[in-house]
Amino acid sequence: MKQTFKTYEKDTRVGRVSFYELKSKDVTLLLTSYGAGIVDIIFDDTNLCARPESIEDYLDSKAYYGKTIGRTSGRLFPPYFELDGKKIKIENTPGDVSHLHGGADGFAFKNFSLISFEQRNDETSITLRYVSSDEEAHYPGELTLDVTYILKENNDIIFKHYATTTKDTLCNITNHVYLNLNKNKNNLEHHHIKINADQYLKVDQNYRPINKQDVSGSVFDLRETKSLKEQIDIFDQKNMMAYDHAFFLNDEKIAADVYDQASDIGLRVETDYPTIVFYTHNYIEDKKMLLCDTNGVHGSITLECQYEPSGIYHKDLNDSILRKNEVYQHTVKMTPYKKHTK
Ligand code: G6D
Repeated sequence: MKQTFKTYEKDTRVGRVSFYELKSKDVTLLLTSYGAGIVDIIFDDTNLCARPESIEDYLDSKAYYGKTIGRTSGRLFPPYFELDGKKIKIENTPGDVSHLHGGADGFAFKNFSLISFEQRNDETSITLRYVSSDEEAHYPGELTLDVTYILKENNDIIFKHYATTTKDTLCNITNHVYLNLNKNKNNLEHHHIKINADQYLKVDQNYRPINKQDVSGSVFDLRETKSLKEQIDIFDQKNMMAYDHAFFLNDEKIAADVYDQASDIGLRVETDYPTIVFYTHNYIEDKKMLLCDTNGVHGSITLECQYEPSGIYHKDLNDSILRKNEVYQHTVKMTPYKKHTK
């Protein structure tokens, strides 16, 4: 089947925004220039993405639905971080005590430019670019980020992050797509999760990194497929916030696999990033959610492939420093599948 591609623009409350629809036999991928975001992933007549119902609410949401995150994913802690002994000032993200997801000038709220489009028989790809100026959000260096999305006929959805900088800086990019593999998005009732990680990053109540911890015997041990509802119930029984943690991936082909028994739809994740931040939408969503009449809490998950957040503050972690003579290059592959094909 010949893949199809459609693009259109919309005037929105965040300005003129482009949308790109990449379509294969089984998958429709809807992307946007704003935050180089994933809007929808349609597979087996089901939207696998959880997001606000209105596109306007999706675009400027502070829950980062589907958005590309940068310069840094996760948290940095004001008033500064140190880079080669130099204190670099950072400011908190409005509404958060930390500098979350790149701060007020985060890439999730920047309008990327389409710089290339390619279509071959078995794949369609687009590349979106954002140039972050020197000292934007106080980060050193002009950083150019290219996000390439590829939809392949075998249902692989690939996104590549490629960045260079004019000065040594921090760079830790991810995609923050929320997933619920059921047509009904009210809960994760029949979802199961597997993350191939022997360790996770233990954090304090302010999400500051403490240390790497073995997952064995804990609620963080997801090396065998577990019921998501049962796992979240364990946190609830301990009156603890559920998953919002970085998992250090083992050197295995499949990093994570989420599967909904009710829809028989699964999604496999592969990546060359060292960690996945697994988040179970722990906060109330005040906007009307698509195909959902609850407040969104624990109604979806993210599997954010990235470097461990806040690594610059901890000598044993990846520091996410990108040097001016280096290239930042990482790939994520998400592949939807039907477990029991008809
Ligand atoms: C909360 O702590 C969580 C983050 O991990 C998440 O990315 C954000 O909500 C959307 O701040």
